[in-house]
Amino acid sequence: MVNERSLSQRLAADVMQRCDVLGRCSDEPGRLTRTFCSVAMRDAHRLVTGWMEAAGMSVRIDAAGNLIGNYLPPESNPQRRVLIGSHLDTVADAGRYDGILGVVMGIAVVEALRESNQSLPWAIEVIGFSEEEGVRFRTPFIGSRALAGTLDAGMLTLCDDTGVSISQALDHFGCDPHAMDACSATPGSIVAYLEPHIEQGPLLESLDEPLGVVTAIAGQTRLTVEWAGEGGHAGTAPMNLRNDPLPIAGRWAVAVEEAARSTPGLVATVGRLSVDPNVPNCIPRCVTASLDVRHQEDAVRIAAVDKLLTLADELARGANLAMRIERQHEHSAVAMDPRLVEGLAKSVASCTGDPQRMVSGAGHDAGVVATVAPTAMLFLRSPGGVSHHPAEAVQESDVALGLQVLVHFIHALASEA
Ligand code: HGY
Ligand code: MN
Ligand code: MN
Repeated sequence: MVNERSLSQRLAADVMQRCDVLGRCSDEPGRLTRTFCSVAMRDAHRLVTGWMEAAGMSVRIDAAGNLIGNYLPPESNPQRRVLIGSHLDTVADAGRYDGILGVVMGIAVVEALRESNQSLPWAIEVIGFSEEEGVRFRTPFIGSRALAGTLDAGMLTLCDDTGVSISQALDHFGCDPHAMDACSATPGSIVAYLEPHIEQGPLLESLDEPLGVVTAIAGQTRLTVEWAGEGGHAGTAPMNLRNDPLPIAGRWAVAVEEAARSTPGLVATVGRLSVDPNVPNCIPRCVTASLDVRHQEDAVRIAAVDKLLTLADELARGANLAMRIERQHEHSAVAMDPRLVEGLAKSVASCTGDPQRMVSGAGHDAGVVATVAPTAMLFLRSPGGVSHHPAEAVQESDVALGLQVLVHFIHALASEA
């Protein structure tokens, strides 16, 4: 019997080294930004494909740009699979582990299973989703929505800042945007989707716990509000004749923060503010603010968004400004599969101690895949609670424990099959 502890420690060292190597595949010099179907994403695919093939997997890229490695254990039914993975894209100026860790840990799990060469009732697939963060096209979860069959065709005409559409980006990447239907999983074919992911928050570290089991993912609303005025000359337009949208956007941003601070469990963020024409001696003509609102209970989130949009409208009217809202993404809170949650908790308990069950404030591909397959997430402690930042980290010893838990869980799942 392979010594699982030393195997997982050896594999964890590979995982850390591979995350470092992938961290150098970037669209931008000097910082990590890797977006949908970019040149850097192709470089990442090349590396991950090599690791998958070396682990005995056959590799393909589906029409949505998802990278998929398939391992057929002895006596396995190739029509059914356990899927392990996460996303390969990043936010701008990102850390090296958000998403990527789950894909690289999936490969390590296959390496561990292959080393023991035990038979399993189903295939194991590792997936690197093509777009989770929504940076390039301002719409998230393209890869997992394609797998779930919930990607509407109209989205493919969305364009990035250079005017390239999703469809064109896929085509340039070598994918066929007209074959999107083939990406969706055959109902019942996914036995379980497991997403290992850094927690991206402070909870596990505050409890001195290495791992957490996610019970649900908070719902989220993402939109932009645009206020438009006449603009004008900063030096000649009298103050009483201006309708400057920037102070209005500022007052609204303060109200967003106050609303979140005064509502338990609500988080709300104005992450991007764009000003047109954005030059010092011009009164702004148009200001666009992004809004990201999340809460475990959908009713609380929806009520907060409604209140903030009503305020945005009142401020616009009071300042004689035009206002436009663009909704970009909305998903309800999603529960993980209770049977998988309990099974994963048992595996955590058997490898490390009492499992910490928790809700994820961050969105994940798991929230999308959960609509079509039993889904569970394993969280790894985030030192400093930092994420979406170059200082994002994970401990190698926690990765080793995570690998042990995932291998233990897969054998337990197989024994119930
Ligand atoms: O924004 C999120 O919650 C995730 O990191 N995409
Ligand atoms: Mn993220
Ligand atoms: Mn992520």
